[in-house]
Amino acid sequence: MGSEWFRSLTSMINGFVTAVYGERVEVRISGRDPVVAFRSRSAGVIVVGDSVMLEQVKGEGKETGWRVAGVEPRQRCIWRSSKRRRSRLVVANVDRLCIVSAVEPLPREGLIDRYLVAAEWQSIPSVILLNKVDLEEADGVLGRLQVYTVLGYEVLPVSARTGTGVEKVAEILSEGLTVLVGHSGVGKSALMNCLLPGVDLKTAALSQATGKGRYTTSVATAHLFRHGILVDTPGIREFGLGDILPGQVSIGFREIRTKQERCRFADCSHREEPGCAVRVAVGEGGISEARYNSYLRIRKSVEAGEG
Ligand SMILES: Nc1nc2c(ncn2[C@@H]2O[C@H](COP(=O)(O)OP(=O)(O)O)[C@@H](O)[C@H]2O)c(=O)[nH]1
Ligand SMILES: [Mg+2]
Ligand SMILES: [Zn+2]
Repeated sequence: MGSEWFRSLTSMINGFVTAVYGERVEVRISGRDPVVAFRSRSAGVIVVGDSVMLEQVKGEGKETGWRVAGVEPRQRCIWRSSKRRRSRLVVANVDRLCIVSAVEPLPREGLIDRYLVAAEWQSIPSVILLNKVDLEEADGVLGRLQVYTVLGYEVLPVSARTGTGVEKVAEILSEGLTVLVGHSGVGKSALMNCLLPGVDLKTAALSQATGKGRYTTSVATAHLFRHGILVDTPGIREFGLGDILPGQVSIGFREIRTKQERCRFADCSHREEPGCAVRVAVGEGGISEARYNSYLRIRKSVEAGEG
């Protein structure tokens, strides 16, 4: 915006970020319409879910605008992985992860485990949805997800097409900031449309406010839902684990986390070490082999720096 703008400290106001498009940030302030704020370079990274301080700036004419003056410390984040750098932040201040899977395409347990690691190591509660239960193979696929029910996760059968289970999901997601994640094609958009009928999910308030359409797609967009916030993540292809350490990966597996207290070495990686209680449990069937293999794969990728 440059020199014709000058700072006028008439008001500072707090809000949370609902979308990010390049230098422009959509911010919701309680009790009023969302505003579009400019991100000064010094403000650094800003993502959906961030709690920000805005300052009002006045132009030489009568127009006023908003600028992000600061970002409050973040907790519980979602990242996407990046080959070049380590993970890039996508959503901050997450209260719940909603992992969407489907009868078709079949659930990829390795990916579900990766989402669960991201949730568990940051103490983010999570629920797992099985969408498209209107399809014939539903019972068989639900059976495959039984392993997560046994671990204490809520696995909810739903159908965005018929509406089955949607009200139950709506109740669970009605408070706090929930992020929907899942492989493309599982029906995240269809579910969002069920939960938020009438909201044009493709058109954020930002494009209306600027009248210029979207510059680039925001990787995540927040929508108010009942007393909470739903965040769709259509742009995340590769899901990252942030700055998790190799030794923290086992925290992401509830059954390993509880078992590892009995390993001989406190820093046991549960691979070759003698006296490993986790490998004994895998041998005896107390820990599923698929989950253990998931653990090994995720740990290896974290060790390789592929957060
Ligand atoms: N049979 C069935 N198809 C669904 C359901 N939900 C979504 N679909 C279909 O699955 C495909 C992918 O849905 P979409 O919402 O775009 O998935 P996304 O990539 O996760 O956002 C579309 O063709 C939808 O019509 C459902 O509950 N039942
Ligand atoms: Mg989609
Ligand atoms: Zn061990």
